[in-house]
Amino acid sequence: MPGRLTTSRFAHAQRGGILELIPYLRGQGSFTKRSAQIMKKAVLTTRSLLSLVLAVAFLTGCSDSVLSDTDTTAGIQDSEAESSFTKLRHSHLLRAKFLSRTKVLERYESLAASDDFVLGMSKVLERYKVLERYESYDGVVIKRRYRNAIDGFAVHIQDSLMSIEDFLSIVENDGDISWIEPDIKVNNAQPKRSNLKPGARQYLPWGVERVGAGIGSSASVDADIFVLDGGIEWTDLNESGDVDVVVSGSGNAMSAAHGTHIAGTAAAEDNSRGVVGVAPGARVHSYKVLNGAGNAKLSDVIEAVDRITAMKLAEPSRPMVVNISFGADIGTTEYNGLDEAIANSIAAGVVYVIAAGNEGIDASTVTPAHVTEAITVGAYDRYDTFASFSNFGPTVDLLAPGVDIESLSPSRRPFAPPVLMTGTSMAAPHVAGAAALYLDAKPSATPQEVLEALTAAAQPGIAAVPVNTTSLSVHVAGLLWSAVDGFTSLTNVESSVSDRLKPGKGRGKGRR
Ligand SMILES: [Ca+2]
Ligand SMILES: [Ca+2]
Repeated sequence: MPGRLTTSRFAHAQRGGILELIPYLRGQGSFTKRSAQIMKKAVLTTRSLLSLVLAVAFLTGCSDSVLSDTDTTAGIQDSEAESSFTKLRHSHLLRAKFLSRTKVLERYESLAASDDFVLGMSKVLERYKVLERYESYDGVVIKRRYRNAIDGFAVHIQDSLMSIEDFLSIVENDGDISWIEPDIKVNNAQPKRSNLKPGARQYLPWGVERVGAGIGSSASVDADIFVLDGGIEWTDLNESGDVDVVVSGSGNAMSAAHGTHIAGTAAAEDNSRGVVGVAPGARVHSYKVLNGAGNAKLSDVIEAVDRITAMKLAEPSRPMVVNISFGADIGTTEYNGLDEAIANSIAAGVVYVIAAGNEGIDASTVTPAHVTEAITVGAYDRYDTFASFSNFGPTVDLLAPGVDIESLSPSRRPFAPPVLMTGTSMAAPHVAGAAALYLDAKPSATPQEVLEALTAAAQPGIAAVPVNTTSLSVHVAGLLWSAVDGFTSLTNVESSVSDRLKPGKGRGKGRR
C-alpha cells in the first residue's frame, strides 16, 4: 500500500515514471486534499503529464471520478490560498513565505524566487508617476525599468519592511499594473568541456564545416551578433561592445568560457589562428547576464533585451541577431515577462536564436526557448544523430551541431588551443551565425523571413529525432543563394553575388 502522496513523492514519480502514480489514481493510498492539490498543480502545469494521466485514467477506467475529485478538492484549497491575487502569474514558481500550502514543487526549487518580482504596466500615460509611487513604498526597491521590449519594471521586496502578501495586495488593487510574476533564475546548462591539442594554424570546427560554412572568406560579415551570456574573453573575434548587465561574481571564468565558446562558433574571424566561425568577423557584442555560477535573473535578461530593442528602434536598418544559450523549464507554455519582451523585440525586427535546452524534455515548457517567434535550436552529434540530452518537440525550429563542438577558449592568452563543449548552447550559435550571414546578404529581411529562409535552406537527415520534432539541420549554402533578390538563373546569381557569398567557396581546402 503506498503512502501519502507528498510533493517529493510526486517529484520522484515524475522522474521514475507515471506508473508510481497509478495507485493514487485508483484511489489506493491516502489521497488527501493536499495530494489532490499537488496533483492538480502538476496536471495544470505539465501538458505531457496531463496526456499521460488521461491515458492512465482511461486504461484504469476511472477517468471521471479521479479527475473531478481532484478538481473539486484542489479548487477549494486554491481559492483559499490564491484567488485574491488574480494578477500574479506563474505562482507555481514563487517560493512564497505566506502561501504555505502552495510550496513550490521540488522540480522548480532551483529557479524559484521569493522576494523579487517583475511587473508589467498597463498602458499608462505617465509611467514615471507609477515608478515614483512604487519607489515611495517602504521596503520596495526598483531594480530595473523597462520601456522598449515591455512596459514594466522589476522590484526587490525587503520583507522586514513590507510583506510579500501586502505587496501583492497593492499590485492587485493598482489599475496601472496588469501583471506580476516571480523574478526567477534561468541558467546555462553546465557544458562539458575538454582541451584540444594546440595547433599552430587556424582550426576548422566540424560543426562549422557541417553547416556549410568555413574557411575561405576574407571580408568580415556585416551584421551584429549579441551574445547574452556570461561575458566574453576577446580573442579571434570582432569585438564590438562589452556590456555588464550584471557585475562579475566569483567563478566568472567558467561563465566566460561558455560565452566565449558561443561567440567563436557564431563569428570567430577567418584569419590564420584560433578557429573560424559560421559568420566570420561579424560584430560581436557581449551582454553579460549570467553570474559566475551560470545563473541569470529573469529581470536582468529582460534588461538586456530591452536595451537591444532600444538600439533596433533607434536604427531600424541595423542587422541584429541575438543568441541566448540558457533557460529554465517553468512547467508551463504560458509566456513570462522575458518571453513577452523577446516576442516584442522580434516584432521590432531583431532575430532571436535560442538554445532548446538540455533536459531531454519537450521544449514547450522551457523559457525562453518556447517563444514561438524565435528560432529555437536542438542539437545533434558528428554522426548526424539527435543528441539524447537535447530538448525536442514542435517548438524546435532547427537542429545544429551540439556535441563535442570545438571553439574558442576563454584563456587570456591570444589564440589558446580550442576547447570542446557539448550542449544545445553550442548548437544555437551555428544558427545565429547563419542568420547573420543571411542578414549580411539581405539586410532588410524580417525575423520571420530569416526563419523561413533558414528553414527552406536546411537539410534533412538527422537520425533518432523524437516524435513531432524537425529533422532539419541548418545549412548555409542554399541560404546564401536564396538571399539574392530577383535571380533568374545561375549565371545572374554568380554575377551579382560577391565571392564571399558563393556557397562552397573555400570548402575542400581541408582542415588547416
Ligand atoms: Ca580565426
Ligand atoms: Ca520558432
